[in-house]
Amino acid sequence: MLSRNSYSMPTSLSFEFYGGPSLVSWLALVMLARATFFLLVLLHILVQVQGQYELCKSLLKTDEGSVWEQHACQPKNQSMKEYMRIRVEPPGITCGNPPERFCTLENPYLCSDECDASNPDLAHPPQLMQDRERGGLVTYWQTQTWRRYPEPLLANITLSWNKSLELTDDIEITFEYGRPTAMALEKSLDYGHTWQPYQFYADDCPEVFGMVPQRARDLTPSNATRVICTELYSRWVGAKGDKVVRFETRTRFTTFAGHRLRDMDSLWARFENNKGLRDFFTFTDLRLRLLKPALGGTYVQRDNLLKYFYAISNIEVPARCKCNLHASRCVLEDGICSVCASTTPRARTASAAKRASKPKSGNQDRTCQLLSAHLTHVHRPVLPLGPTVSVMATLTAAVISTT
Ligand SMILES: [Ca+2]
Repeated sequence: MLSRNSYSMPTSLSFEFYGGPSLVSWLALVMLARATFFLLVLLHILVQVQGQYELCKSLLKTDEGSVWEQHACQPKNQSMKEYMRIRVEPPGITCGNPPERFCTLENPYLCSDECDASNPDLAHPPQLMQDRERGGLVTYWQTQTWRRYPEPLLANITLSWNKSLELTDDIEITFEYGRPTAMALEKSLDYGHTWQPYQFYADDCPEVFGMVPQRARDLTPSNATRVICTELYSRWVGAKGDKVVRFETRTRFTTFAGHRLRDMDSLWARFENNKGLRDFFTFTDLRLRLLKPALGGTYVQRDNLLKYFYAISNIEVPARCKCNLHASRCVLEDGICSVCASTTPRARTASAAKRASKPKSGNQDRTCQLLSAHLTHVHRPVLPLGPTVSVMATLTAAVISTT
């Protein structure tokens, strides 16, 4: 009895509620309700997937008083050199084992300098490319000399972070005793499994690399991610005092943001819509391929090969952790993005806050995906945000409005 009453109740109620239409109409309504339910579930999933990022809050001190600002969580820009692992190849390329003398290009017959790996005062190990120099003392890594000429003097320097990073400014490599005649900069997006060229450097690009020489400042928005060969840093004549070789991140940014990066919105707009552009400035590893040392002239002086070698005193890599807007801090030692510190008060100037509110977009990163368990729902931030945030907010708003 109870079972029959329970079973018959829905039919009776439905007929009364809808004014007694046919059974076919009732079934159609049920199917419509089910379809609507599944559509809502689908849209909810879309919001979950596309529209989330972490909000961080900072206390901003202005002339009018203190206010809280909300912004997408992004690690700060910083020098990555002290966190990079350096590997030089081939083994034994570093000077000093056995001890050896070397000369300089400026005074090729004054060969009183010595490299000795067993003497800390005369050793030039790889870590001197990333140390903090104090008291004006320049420290540098140095290779063996080119005593096996005409066999090429080749050296690879691999820089690894075990983390996806985004360039925020120029890479700068400082060479003591002359910049290389030929060199290639490469990068990896997959922890060193595969490599791709980033920039070529030579005193004669057509001869060394078969490429037409270009300068980064000649690039345009349509070809800002082109891999170029530049002769700007490799020619000896007129550049004796210059030590730095650059990868010109800022110059490439200016193709979108204009002089002095005044129009950053234009840059972010490009980042939003162009994964290739975002990936261009992303890397996990960098590799320098040193192919020919500085000559100090136009030809190799065979009777004095002790003046040819590579020496690097510093490598600057300004970048930020790629945390996909999920974290404001990154533990660079192990490459883990830490969960957003949502209420960390920080006193900053208005201009600093404005700069900080221009985060770069992020692709998927396996580390951050693992740590995205405590995501908050989307809110339109108080201060203007970077590209990915605004895109996600727009997407979310569009999805919600359709429901
Ligand atoms: Ca140094």
